Amino acid sequence: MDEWALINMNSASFRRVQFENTRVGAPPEGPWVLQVFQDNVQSGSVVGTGPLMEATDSQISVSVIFWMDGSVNFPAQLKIRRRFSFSDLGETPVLNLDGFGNQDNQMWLLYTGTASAIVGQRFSLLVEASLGGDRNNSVAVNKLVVNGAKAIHSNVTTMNFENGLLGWSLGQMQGGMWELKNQSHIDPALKVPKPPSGDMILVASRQHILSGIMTIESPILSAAAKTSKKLYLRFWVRGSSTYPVSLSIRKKSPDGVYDELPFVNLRRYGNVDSQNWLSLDKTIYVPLNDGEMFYQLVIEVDLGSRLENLVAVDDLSITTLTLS
Ligand SMILES: [Ca+2]
Repeated sequence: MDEWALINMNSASFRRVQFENTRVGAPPEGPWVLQVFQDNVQSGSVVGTGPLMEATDSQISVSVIFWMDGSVNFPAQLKIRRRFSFSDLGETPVLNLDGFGNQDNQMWLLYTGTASAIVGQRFSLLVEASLGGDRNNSVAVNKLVVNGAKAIHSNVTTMNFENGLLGWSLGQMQGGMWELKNQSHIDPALKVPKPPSGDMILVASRQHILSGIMTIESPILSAAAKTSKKLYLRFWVRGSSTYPVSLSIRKKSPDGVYDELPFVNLRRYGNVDSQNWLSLDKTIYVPLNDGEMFYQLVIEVDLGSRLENLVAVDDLSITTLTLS
């Protein structure tokens, strides 16, 4: 389970650790587990996301070796779900192990769940867990085996907003904010060109002429040693030479540290009324530091003091390149 992306959310996270606990024996499949740890008392559900998979059969099965420890009053939870797209989670988990969360289990358990699938359908598995409000509770996963699907190693992550904004979060909203819009529903008088693919675009919407910086932050993206990340961006701007707009992208670390300067600065495009969608005209790499495992992209805009100014983003994609 080395390829799982572990995200800190709701004041807790899964961590990949060597198991240490005297209340149960050693994990049957070696010492390494994904285990839930909470940062403070008021923690909630956390998730770990597996690599992209493709169904090879009309049924998939997921077997998991796990240990849970909880109580009737503060039950621990553990579920395995499929995520079909950026925002589309399988409503019914493939495996719901919550029933084991209200008891003092003395051993590691193996459980298998099945779900119907469409051959060729792509999904990621999501492990969702909660310590149930009691920091003495435990949830640990020692092994997970999937049948009826194979892992796909895609080196391109595309965020085209066609399935919504799940995982994105709004940052600064100085007199406006980024909004998700269907291009065909935008007032034709604004003359926003149709995006080259799909309908959904991110638009920086101002509330008044004195609006300032508006930012929106991407989901947490994963990095890996000996790789680099190439960024592609499709955008549209309307500015003027007297009142230019600025559009830029900054990197942020998941623990909240923003890079001092944006690594993409599209200010030079900001003084024209562009008739078409534009792309980055040179190769841009995300400036990842050694050992950095996760990052977020922050899209920032300043529409300047002219009401007609407008900025939109159609899609972003990140290609992973392996360094030799
Ligand atoms: Ca789009």
